[in-house]
This record gives sequence, structure tokens and C-alpha cells, in this order.
Amino acid sequence: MIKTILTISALAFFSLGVSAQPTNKFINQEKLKTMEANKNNTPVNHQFMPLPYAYDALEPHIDKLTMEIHYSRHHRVYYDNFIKAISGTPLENMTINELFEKMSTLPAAVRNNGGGYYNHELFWENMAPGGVPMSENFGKILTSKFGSLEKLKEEFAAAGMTRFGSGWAWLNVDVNGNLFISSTPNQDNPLMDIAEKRGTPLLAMDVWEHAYYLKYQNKRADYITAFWNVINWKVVEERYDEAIVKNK
Ligand code: MN3
Repeated sequence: MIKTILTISALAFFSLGVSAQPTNKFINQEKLKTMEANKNNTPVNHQFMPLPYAYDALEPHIDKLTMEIHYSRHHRVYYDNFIKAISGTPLENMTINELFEKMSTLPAAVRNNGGGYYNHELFWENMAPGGVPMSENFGKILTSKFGSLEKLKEEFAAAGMTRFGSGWAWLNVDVNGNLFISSTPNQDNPLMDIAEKRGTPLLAMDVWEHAYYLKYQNKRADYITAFWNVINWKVVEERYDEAIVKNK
């Protein structure tokens, strides 16, 4: 799945690079230039993708400085350390999903940094300036599972709030097509064989302090409420459709 996402993003990026005249006002120009310069040096399997919008595009819900530090420093370090951890080993030819499936047997550096890299790629993609509404059909699917969208929101927020320390909240779908909400510690995710409950992540929310501390300080609940305003439900639904087809 991540491969598809990366391929689509790579194609979008490539076409932008060729035209040199990006029309999407949310694309971060500086990042694109950096990516253009770096693209021949990055391993094909795992690329450091440009942020799909500018650092300030999620304001006022997520502030510019938080996004800049989060993407250009935290995310970058996970990526670099992940590549370092797999380079020159048999792991470098594996897909990220293959790595996650045998995570219990791999070094901590692969788990922490591979997870950090992947989780953030999902996170950037499932946010959009002002949010993108869900389709009527997907709204019905979610409502039939959770009772109402309000209930889904409550359960998802609770997963984020009750995660002690650092981690992630997730909306997932399991191999039988059942939707469920979960949370994982540190940079783990539901694809890893060490996850309490395994499934395909559809929606990722970072609840590490670095995701919100500059604007919200200790008020994680306020950040979680704000996050709801920037969810790209179109992307969430696409992941759902993809997972359902794959598991058939
Ligand atoms: Mn983070």
C-alpha cells in the first residue's frame, strides 16, 4: 500500500519537477527543490517524499513552526536513520510491509526509525488544508460500524488521549474488513507483527509531544480536537478501498 502511495506521490512529484511550474499552491517550493537535488541519492524502495502542502497550510489548527520542525527535522531523522539501519544488509531489498511483518526479529533501530518514517508519511497524507470531507458512502460505512461519526470521533480521541507517553492513534481495517480503532506506543504501528491488534492503518494521528507542544503545550486534548479539522477523508477512504480489495 505504501508503495502505491509512494509511487503516486513520486509521479506527482516527477511531473511537477518536469513542468517546473507547480500549480498546486500548497506544494512547498523549497522542499521540492531539495527533493529534486536529492532524488538520485535516495533508495528507490523508500523515498523521503515532499510534504503535500506548505508548512503553514494547516493553520490555525497545526502551526507552521511545528510542521516545519516535525517534517524537516523529526521525520528526516527517522528516514535517515532507517536507511542507515538497513543499508548494506539483506533488509534493504525488502518492502516496508515485509519488514513490518517480521519486526519482532529485527533490530530496534529498524523498528523505531522504519516505523517513524512510515507513520509520518501516512500522517502527512491524511491531513489537508481545511480538511477534505468524506463521501456519503464512506460516512455510512463508518456510521454503521461506530454508531455515529460523533462516536467514532470520541473513540479515536480516547485512543489518542489514553496513550501514555509517546505514540499514535489509528483507525484501521483488519483482514476481515472490520474497522477498528487502536493506539500504539513509540513508532510502532498496526502493520507490525508486534502490534496488539493488527490491521491496515487508514488514519494516523501522531500524539508525540513534538506534534503539538509548541502550540498546545500540555493540552493534548485540544490538539486532538483541532486535528479533526484537517483530516483528508478522501485519502482515508482510498486506503480503505485499497485494503478491502487487497484482502479479498
Ligand atoms: Mn512525529
